[in-house]
Amino acid sequence: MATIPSDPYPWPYNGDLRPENTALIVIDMQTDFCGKGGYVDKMGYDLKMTRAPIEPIKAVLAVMRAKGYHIIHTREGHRPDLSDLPANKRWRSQQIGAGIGDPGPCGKILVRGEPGWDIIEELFPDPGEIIIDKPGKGSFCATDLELILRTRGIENLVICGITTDVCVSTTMREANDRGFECLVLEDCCGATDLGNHNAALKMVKMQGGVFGAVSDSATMIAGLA
Ligand code: C5J
Repeated sequence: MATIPSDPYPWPYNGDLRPENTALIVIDMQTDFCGKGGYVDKMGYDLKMTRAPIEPIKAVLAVMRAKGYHIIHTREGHRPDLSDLPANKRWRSQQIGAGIGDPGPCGKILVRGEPGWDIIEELFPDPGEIIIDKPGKGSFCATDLELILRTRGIENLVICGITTDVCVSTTMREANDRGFECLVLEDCCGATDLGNHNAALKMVKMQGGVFGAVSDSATMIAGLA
């Protein structure tokens, strides 16, 4: 039995924690969400909150890489012709002054191939690590993530990234409904609002762990040692 101390139960539920059946999934650590001139900055939110998880993620990533766990990164973004951008998503972003597809200091906002869309240097994927490009908030919608997880025999997902209440939460819910056993690391996530960050984590722990369990980077690293 190998588990990580977590709330509300030691994770994973069955004690079957191995590099072969477990992946770290790092959600949307892109300039658009945590860099100067990106989407979140343009919306006027405090970048400190979405940058807070960079160092904790770096630490967990280093340990899980070294131990041979599967590493998966995601990027939210749209095709340059915006053919996969729903009109309502574009309209809403324009209302807050950061229109998806519009030019900004880091190139066209949330458009694949633009400087602001890519993963930040500090957490850039190593060669061979899987990158999932997703047009939505969830990592399973319109992607091959589930096929890759099933093909590799991955059952457990350690989830981190930004933002806690949007793409992290949506991905965790999608994964949970597909039967994946999920752990979210609280200091490895960040939101544009602290109340939403805390609420998103609290929701995971209801009903005996309705979406999985919650731990943190130091506990995770100690648990893997
Ligand atoms: C948002 C995300 N917040 N990665 N995307 O629009 O959470």
